Amino acid sequence: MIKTNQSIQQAVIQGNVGSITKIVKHLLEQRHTAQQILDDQLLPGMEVVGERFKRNEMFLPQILMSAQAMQTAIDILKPILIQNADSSSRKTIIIGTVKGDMHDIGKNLVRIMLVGAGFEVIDLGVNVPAQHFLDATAEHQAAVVCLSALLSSTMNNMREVVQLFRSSGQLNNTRIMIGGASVSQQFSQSIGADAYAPSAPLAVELVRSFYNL
Ligand code: B12
Repeated sequence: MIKTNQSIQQAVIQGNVGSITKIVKHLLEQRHTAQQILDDQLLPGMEVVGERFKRNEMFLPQILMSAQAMQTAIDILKPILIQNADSSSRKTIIIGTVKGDMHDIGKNLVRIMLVGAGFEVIDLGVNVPAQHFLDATAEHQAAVVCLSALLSSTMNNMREVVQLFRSSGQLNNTRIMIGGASVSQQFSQSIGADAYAPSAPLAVELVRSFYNL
């Protein structure tokens, strides 16, 4: 647990892209692990941002700066997280934000934590049509497909993905996990998805549990 330095968290909250690279590098030199920096500083920082947005204490331009700061830090940590990953759990996972939805901060966090846990992750990006998920799953022989949606108007596009996988027979070989602020366990069950996780660490736990890893 990092206790001494609160400044990365502050850099995320303040969207301070300029200083975050320096702070992350400094902490790595001080032998903090990439996982500690992610878990103890970056993720709690984004949680604060989400809470402040809900209370109307932060607005969209500031949120975008926070997202950029977070992504800058993640880009530095990514090679280390991948290098440290346990390759025994290497299964391929497809991830993307469903059609009509451009939100990707949470999806990117799920991706980075899955990569950190040793999975091979193919990120299809945002605004991904159902057919694209199916094509990528077949191409990469993916074990799991992760769908993200933050808008209540796009969550129904998850249903379309599940239906397409079911009609193509692909659901026999692939598990579909959903997440994002607009969806829930109940919604996941109602569309026939295999799993729902409310956060990136829980998403990793669930995928591990699928394969007893
Ligand atoms: C940042 C943000 C934006 C940014 C997105 C930047 C980006 N690159 O993503 C911008 C400014 C572009 C944006 C645009 C819009 N937004 Co917006 N946005 C947000 C905001 C403030 C934060 C979202 C976020 O990143 N949270 C932080 C991350 C870490 O949390 P998260 O995404 O929930 O992810 C976590 C979990 O949900 C989970 N998870 C996420 N994905 C997945 C996937 C899987 C498989 C699993 C297992 C788990 C999982 O793990 C993550 C980490 O633990 C939310 C408010 C909020 N509090 O959620 C509104 C919000 C989502 N936006 C909203 C709206 C309305 C819009 C716009 C329509 C605004 C407009 N009028 O133009 C547009 C839509 C554009 C589009 N077509 O998508 C509404 C949605 C309301 C609704 N219920 O439909 C919200 C809730 C704000 C509000 N209260 O009104 N937005």
